[in-house]
Amino acid sequence: MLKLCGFHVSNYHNKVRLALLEKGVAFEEDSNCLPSQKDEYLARSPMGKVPYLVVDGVLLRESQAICEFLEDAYPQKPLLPVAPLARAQVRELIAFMELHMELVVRRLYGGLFSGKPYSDETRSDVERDIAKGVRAFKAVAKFEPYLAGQELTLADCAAFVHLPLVSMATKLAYGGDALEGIAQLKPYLKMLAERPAFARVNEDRKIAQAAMYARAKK
Ligand SMILES: N[C@@H](CCC(=O)N[C@@H](CS)C(=O)NCC(=O)O)C(=O)O
Repeated sequence: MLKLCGFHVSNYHNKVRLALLEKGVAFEEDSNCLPSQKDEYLARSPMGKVPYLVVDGVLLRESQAICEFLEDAYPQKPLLPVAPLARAQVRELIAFMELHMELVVRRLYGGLFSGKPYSDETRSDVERDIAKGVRAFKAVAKFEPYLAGQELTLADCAAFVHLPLVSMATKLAYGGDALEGIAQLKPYLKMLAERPAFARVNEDRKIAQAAMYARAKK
C-alpha cells in the first residue's frame, strides 16, 4: 500500500497527488504532514521537506523520484512516453520548471508570504534568473495541447502546480507576471483544471490555503 504524506498547499505534494490520481493508483494520504527540521521529522524526511511516500513501510522522498517510481511500478496509464528521447524531453521540461523557474522564485517566498524580507541583491538575481528559466521553458513547451505533445505527462502535473506560483510571485515582486508573454499558458491551465484529478487537487488546495490564512490571522 502507498501512503502520500504532505499537505494540500504544497506544490510538490500536489504534483505527486496529481500523478497518483491521473494514473488511478490507490493510495492513502496524510495531508496534515508539515515540513520540519525536528529530529523526529528528519528521521522520515532527511531534508525536512514534503512530500514523502511510504511504500510498504519504505520511505521515498523527492517528488520527481516518487513520480518516476510510480511510472515504473504502475505502468498502466503512463505519464511518460515510451520512446527514450521523448521521455527525456518530459524530464527536461520538468527540470526547466523546477530548477530554473520554481526554485528561482522560491527565493522570494519568505519575503512575499512570511514577512522575512529579501535583499535587493536577491530581488535582482531572481529577476535575471527567472528570465533565463522562462526563455528555456518557452523554447521547449509545445502546448499541443499538452506541454510535451499530444499526451498528458508528468510535465503537465508539474506545470499545473508550479507555473501559477511563478506568475503570482513575479507579479507580487515586480508588478508583472514573468509568464505573461506565453499566450498559450492561460487556456492550457484552464484545460487542465477541467480534468477531474486536477479539479480535485485545485479545490483541496484552495480549501487548505483558506484554512492556513484563517489560522495565520488568529
Ligand atoms: N525537491 C523537493 C522539493 C520539495 C519542497 O521544497 N517542498 C516544500 C513544500 S512545497 C518544503 O517542504 N519546504 C520546506 C523546506 O524546504 O524546508 C521535491 O521535489 O520533493
